Amino acid sequence: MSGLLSRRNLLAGGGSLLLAGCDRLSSSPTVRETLSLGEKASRSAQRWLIGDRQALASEFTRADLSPVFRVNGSARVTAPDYVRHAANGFADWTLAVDGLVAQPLSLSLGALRAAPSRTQITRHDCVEGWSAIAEWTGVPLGLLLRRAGLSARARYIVFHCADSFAGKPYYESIDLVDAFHPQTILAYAMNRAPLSIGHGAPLRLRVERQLGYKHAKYVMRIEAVESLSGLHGGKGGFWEDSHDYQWYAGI
Ligand SMILES: Nc1nc2c(c(=O)[nH]1)N[C@H]1C(S)=C(S)[C@@H](COP(=O)(O)O)O[C@H]1N2
Ligand SMILES: [Mo]
Repeated sequence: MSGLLSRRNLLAGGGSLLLAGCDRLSSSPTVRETLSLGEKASRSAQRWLIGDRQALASEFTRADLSPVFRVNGSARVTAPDYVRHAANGFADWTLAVDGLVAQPLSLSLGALRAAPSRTQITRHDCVEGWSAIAEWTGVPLGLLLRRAGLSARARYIVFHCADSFAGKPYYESIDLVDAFHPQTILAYAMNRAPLSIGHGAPLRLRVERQLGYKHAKYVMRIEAVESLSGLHGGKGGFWEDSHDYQWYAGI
């Protein structure tokens, strides 16, 4: 997990930077005490930054499934390429995985379905104030990123979608902690049926520790980048750019 490792290194690196050149001072007992307090504080900062972000979102049972799970945002896509793929059941559609990777991938729906999968029953929370529980099946994003050989320079994963609002393409992005989180999957099935167009066919992101708008539907391309500033409005997502929504929408 290069994301976690680099975050850990960052914390450790920060600590040693602060302590650099303090060798003489650390022989005094008060300073030694302060330093060890500092180490404790840094350990709890690590627990907060890493431990909390790695925790699992609650999972539910089939008895909890919502009878109605509304379609929100785009309910259909008019881009000609997408319309053509939808018309033949996404049979020759492929997902692109590129950017800062050693081996760019182009994966058919068949290849995605044949990959190791994860199924989870989770609650989707929309910022507009509604929630719904569904069962999602898909490929762990971390697995695809490992397969593509994610570069050590990569810091964010960007999801390029097929739909747009007022000419602005929908896109989203997450950091590597969420990208490698075990519940972060690219779902091709909802409640054990192929994903419907309304819910994001053929593939949508589930990033269970964050709010609904981060769960990109109609994902066509996944790009690993070092910075978000060169993309669209520069804030890492459609709603972030257009309505100042938080980029990190943790729940
Ligand atoms: N491509 C794309 N992804 C999207 C949206 C969208 O309009 N387009 N809407 C977002 C919002 S605000 C929510 S709440 C969920 C809705 O997912 P659902 O339609 O499956 O309920 O998708 C998110 N992902
Ligand atoms: Mo939402």
